[in-house]
Amino acid sequence: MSLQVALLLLLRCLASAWAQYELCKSLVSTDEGSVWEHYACQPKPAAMKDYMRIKVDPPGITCGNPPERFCTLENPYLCSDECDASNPDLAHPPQLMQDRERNGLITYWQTVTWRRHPEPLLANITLSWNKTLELTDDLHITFEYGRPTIMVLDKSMDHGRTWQPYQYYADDCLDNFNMQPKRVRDLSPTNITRVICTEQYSRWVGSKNEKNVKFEVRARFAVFAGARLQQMDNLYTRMESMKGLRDFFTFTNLRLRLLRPALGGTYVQRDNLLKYFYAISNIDVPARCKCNLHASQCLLVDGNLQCQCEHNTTGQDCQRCKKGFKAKSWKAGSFLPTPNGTPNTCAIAGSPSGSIVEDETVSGIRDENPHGRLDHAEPDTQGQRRTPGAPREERTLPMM
Ligand SMILES: [Ca+2]
Repeated sequence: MSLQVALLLLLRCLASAWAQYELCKSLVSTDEGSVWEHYACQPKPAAMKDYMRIKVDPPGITCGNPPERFCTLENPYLCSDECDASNPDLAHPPQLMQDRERNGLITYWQTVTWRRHPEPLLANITLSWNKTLELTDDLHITFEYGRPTIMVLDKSMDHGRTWQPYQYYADDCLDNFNMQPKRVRDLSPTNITRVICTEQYSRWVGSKNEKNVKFEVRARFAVFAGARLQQMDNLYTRMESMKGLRDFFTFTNLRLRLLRPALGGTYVQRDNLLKYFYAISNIDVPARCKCNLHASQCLLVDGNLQCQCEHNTTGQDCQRCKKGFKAKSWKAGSFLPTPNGTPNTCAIAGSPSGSIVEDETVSGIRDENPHGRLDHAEPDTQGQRRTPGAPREERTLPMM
């Protein structure tokens, strides 16, 4: 095999590992003419920080009203910095956690200092999308001036009505949460969805050395898909068979509960409380819209993310059949069989078999009636049932 061919094969392998389930349908030529084949599909991952709404609690937690001075842990006696909400150059409002920083200028949200010590300095950051999403890579939170020594990441799957802990972070897990410290790499395929407490991101290493706190998604995927995520088929197969695996990565809201700021040492210096506070410059949420494998696009419609549903489904998450297509009860698409999955298309009312095209095309078994797939070729609203000679569906750019 020539090097060129080997390289091409490698590229194709990589491309197929990453570009799976991107297409909801394509026009294929068969003996009976051109027909649409439908597949399980999902939108591409996107930078969801661009779409999140941020709310910080309690009221008055953001610094600068009234203006106040603060010090730093590295140099606690140089307290020349000031936070002033009324001066744009000195203000640190919440939106600076999601802005696009330019020219290397770091912008950040900052809280009041711990001047009320020993009362705990508590701050909640609630991130909402008004849309069900699925994490596709690590969540990153960047702290300026040191990472919290105690923090909890919560998630909600029902738009903030109920919450559950997602991960605990502490410099001492046993002491603060009565949990044994763990790392994601300590987890096995059977307990990968366990909620852990980690000390990895809370210990003092200098505020400039390590600013990131992560919620690891990639390492969890890697347990099934291999270190370089090359066997994504294995992950998708597990998503179908392992109870709770998909839900583990699913959320509508996230919440950071900051419970104790960086101390820069082992104890709190009561004579200089102006050096204790939280400051976050960025929150990265790489995720995709959850569309139940019925859409390859997710767009902002009237300010909300909305799946562009295929397979005769509708709803924000394509969670029900379209009117007139309820002959078969709604079902999410399936990743199986790989590589194209099963679309579980909603069937048109009055369809004799209650099933159409997709079931046969995906499994590779032809309909016994050669015209069967066209018998129910009632055009749906997008006329996507049969368009002989039409070009292969063009994919538009994902939202990014
Ligand atoms: Ca920023």
